[in-house]
Amino acid sequence: MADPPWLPPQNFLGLPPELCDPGTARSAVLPIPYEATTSYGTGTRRGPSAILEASAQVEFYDPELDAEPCRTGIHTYPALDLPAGDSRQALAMLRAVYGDLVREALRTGRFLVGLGGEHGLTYPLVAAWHEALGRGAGLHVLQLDAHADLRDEYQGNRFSHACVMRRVVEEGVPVVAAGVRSISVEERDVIRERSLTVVFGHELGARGWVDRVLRALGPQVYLSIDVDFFDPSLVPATGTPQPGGASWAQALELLRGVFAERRVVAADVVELAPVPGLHAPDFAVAKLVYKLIGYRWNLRT
Ligand SMILES: [Mn+2]
Repeated sequence: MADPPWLPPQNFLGLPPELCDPGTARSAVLPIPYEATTSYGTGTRRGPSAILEASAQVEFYDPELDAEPCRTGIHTYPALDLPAGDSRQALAMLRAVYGDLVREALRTGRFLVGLGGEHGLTYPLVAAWHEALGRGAGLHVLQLDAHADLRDEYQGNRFSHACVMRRVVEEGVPVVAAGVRSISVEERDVIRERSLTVVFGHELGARGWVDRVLRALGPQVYLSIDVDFFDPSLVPATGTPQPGGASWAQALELLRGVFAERRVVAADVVELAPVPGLHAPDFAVAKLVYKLIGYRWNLRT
């Protein structure tokens, strides 16, 4: 009898079994379709599956690196189905599950990439790394984002996507941001009081902008990319798009510098809200995720 018609679980790049083996893969992708506090456009819960689906169209070979980065192995975890409705409970559950993955990643040297989902999920991921590495590790967050996400609360929720970096800073992890171009006076004051380094949207590509980011970062970096960092001409499929964002070339220029000069322990890519029938943004984000993995293992060991 023929094999039963099961669809394979979604697997980043559609890799054959030997290249996504959880025992040997040097990178792992964790789909987190979490959406609780999105304020304008919705749909980030469909982000992870759209990224995985589009990733099947990404070429394994990367001419920039002259390598097939997938040869280092990329495991895809099953998607994490967090309870809807109670963001505090969902994020506590995420923290517990992800904490186990972080301990495993520290043992094996694995590079973890979380796929969102809304930006609120970054706080428990960073907190898990901060706890596992310890205070002396010099962990910094690099946030690529149109928004500062530094509000103390938003729509009555302290764990909203609009507050995520405020929670990270309060945890004692310094945040360095690039691409910010929509920000309140309250957030500007937090940046000044805490002397945070922010490369604003109008400064992207200015002389020395990548060095400004690098100088502000400690030896270990957690990278959080809100896809509204990109110009909406490239990624319109996001809840709160803002004109004046990064080009593809600017984003890669910055990421090459960061991956070459710092140890990036983990990353997340959040806030893709797929638009049915519009494949270009889903593909751009899938290719971005593959770039992160390629840079992680080809620019530094
Ligand atoms: Mn954000």
